[in-house]
Amino acid sequence: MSVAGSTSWTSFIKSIASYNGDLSSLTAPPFILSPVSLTEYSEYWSEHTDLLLAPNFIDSKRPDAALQRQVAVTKWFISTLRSQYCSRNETMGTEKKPLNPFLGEVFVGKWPDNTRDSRLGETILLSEQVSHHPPVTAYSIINDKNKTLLQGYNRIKASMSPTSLSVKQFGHALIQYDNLNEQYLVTLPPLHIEGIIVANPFVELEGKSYIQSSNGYITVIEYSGRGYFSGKKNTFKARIYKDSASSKVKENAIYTISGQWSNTSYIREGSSTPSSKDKLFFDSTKTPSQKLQVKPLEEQHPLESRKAWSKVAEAVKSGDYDLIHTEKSKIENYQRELRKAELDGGHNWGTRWFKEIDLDNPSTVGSEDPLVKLADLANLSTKNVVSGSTRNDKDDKPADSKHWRFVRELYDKETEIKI
Ligand code: 0T9
Repeated sequence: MSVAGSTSWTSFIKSIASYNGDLSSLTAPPFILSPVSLTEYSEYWSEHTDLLLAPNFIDSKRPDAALQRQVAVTKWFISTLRSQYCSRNETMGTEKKPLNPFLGEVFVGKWPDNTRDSRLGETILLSEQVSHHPPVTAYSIINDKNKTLLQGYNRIKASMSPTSLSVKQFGHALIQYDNLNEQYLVTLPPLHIEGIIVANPFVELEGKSYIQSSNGYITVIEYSGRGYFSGKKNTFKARIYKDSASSKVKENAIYTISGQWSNTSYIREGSSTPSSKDKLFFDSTKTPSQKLQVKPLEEQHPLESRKAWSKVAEAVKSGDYDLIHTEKSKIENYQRELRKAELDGGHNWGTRWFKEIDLDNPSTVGSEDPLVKLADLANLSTKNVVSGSTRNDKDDKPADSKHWRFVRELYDKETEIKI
């Protein structure tokens, strides 16, 4: 890598060694910076809106309807991974360091219905930076026509090993299909960033994700990079079981899915691993993602991500280090002033569409929170610990039980931010 010279890259690698999850503590050379804020990453959850909504269109009279919905939700989830974890490499050549959102930053937009029979209806995205220390992004993806809501929040904890940055995710996603009276819990996989030493970073997923349905069905997805399941990158194996107890024995699997999430995967009944001779499950190369529609900058509110960061983004695109620094400092200083004024005035910044609930303190939880029931079914921790921690495992450490939830009434009252 000649662009920035080896010294700045080396000092960047050193700064990652002490990375504590706070993006602003990393001073990266301009060529590794992205002009995109982390609040925009919430979009990746729904770039295949048809797949997210698919369970609504499975004939509920089929005897295996609930199982087929589990397969459909699994397919939707697999379809999100390429956008989530490969899209920076595909559009900008490598993984890039996102802009660190400020408290109260929002990113919104819509996916118009692109079907001929208009069965999908419009889907909207609300993404909000609900905390700055530590950084937490919450999002809600709403389709009123099909009474479908996907919501979640995300925080990371990173640590540097000699050659890669290892990242654990906190938070989860919850889907509600209100017409079906069905809910799903999705956990977020750990990952690591490879290729740092050679200044060509990319994500590799590791560990597991769980998709637990209120019906009992559970999908267990195992990830590996190049070389473990096969010589291919971005491979996974997913097994669908009738319930969490049954998932203890892999021979109990009703379906097994295997392949590359950034390419093709195959499905077969039972627990043996499918090959390309089996039924195609998902081909991400043939199902282009549908990008979110976002208002032009002139129509955006000052708290909206692209508007707020527009000058920094331009400086990043032109690789102007000093200008990046100047423009970023303006935002950071203004944020510092706001926090100080809040302190002086004795009130905190109020989040816009989300509130923090505390499962240890029932008065903060509306009726029943879906996490309680779904985590119970999956034997997962309900604490604020690494996503996907099973109860009493090594990551189920003492922690609070606070989580972020979307509050529909707050959005219904919204008058400033237009979609
Ligand atoms: C939630 C996703 C997350 C955010 C990103 C680790 C990472 C920040 C968090 C987890 C999304 O739903 C999914 C995708 C990619 C994740 C990012 C990849 C990445 O490299 C960054 C970290 C913080 C860095 O920017 C480190 C610098 C990097 C370019 C390595 C040299």
